[in-house]
Amino acid sequence: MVLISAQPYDYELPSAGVALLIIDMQRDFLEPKGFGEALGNDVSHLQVIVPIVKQLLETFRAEQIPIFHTIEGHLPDLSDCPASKQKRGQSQLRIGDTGPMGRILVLGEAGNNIIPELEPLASEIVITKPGKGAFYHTNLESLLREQGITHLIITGVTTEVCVQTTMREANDRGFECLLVEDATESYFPEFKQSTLEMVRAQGGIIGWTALSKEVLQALEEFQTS
Ligand code: C5J
Repeated sequence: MVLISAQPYDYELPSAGVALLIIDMQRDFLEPKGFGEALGNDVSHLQVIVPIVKQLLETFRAEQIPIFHTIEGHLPDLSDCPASKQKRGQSQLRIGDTGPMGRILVLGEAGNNIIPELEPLASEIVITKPGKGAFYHTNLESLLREQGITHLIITGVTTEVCVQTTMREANDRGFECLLVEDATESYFPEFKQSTLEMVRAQGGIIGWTALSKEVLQALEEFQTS
């Protein structure tokens, strides 16, 4: 076990049972002409984390620590998309409509894919999810349990929506969660800041937060120990 310098206090990283969880780093959220931009957001806010998530991804790969990616998307017939979700928002483009990168938030469409910089390897698990939380209507929990994973290092977008929802779901299921502060982003900086504060409040009511350099340093310590 090594300690990661984290908030609200040090996070105990075990030498086994750890996974990196990368939430929804999809073209639809990060690139111009996707769903995020159609909803009126400035996607450049999210792009700043790409090199940091990439560095974590490459380090976890090098250390042969399990990596799980998620994609928020729906079946082409939208049978897994509640009407409440489909009609929500003030955009001209809604879920299922055809935009410049294909049908919005539909699985398999160009815009729905993970950005090329973080493309999963064949050996890495990609969870497709119809909701904001990665545990809702997915087999993520059983896959984590099968692999003996107890500790999740969480990254991705957007901090207060899919990332926070997933972290809360994981916490309720008993996983020890650490959110990497500079590897998660929001279209709204104040929402990111509030999320970081609320998850680690009250002695870590949902979990921990730490900078990527602290996580990387802990992994290096494993190498040298
Ligand atoms: C959103 C997500 N923001 N991945 N999805 O709709 O956070």
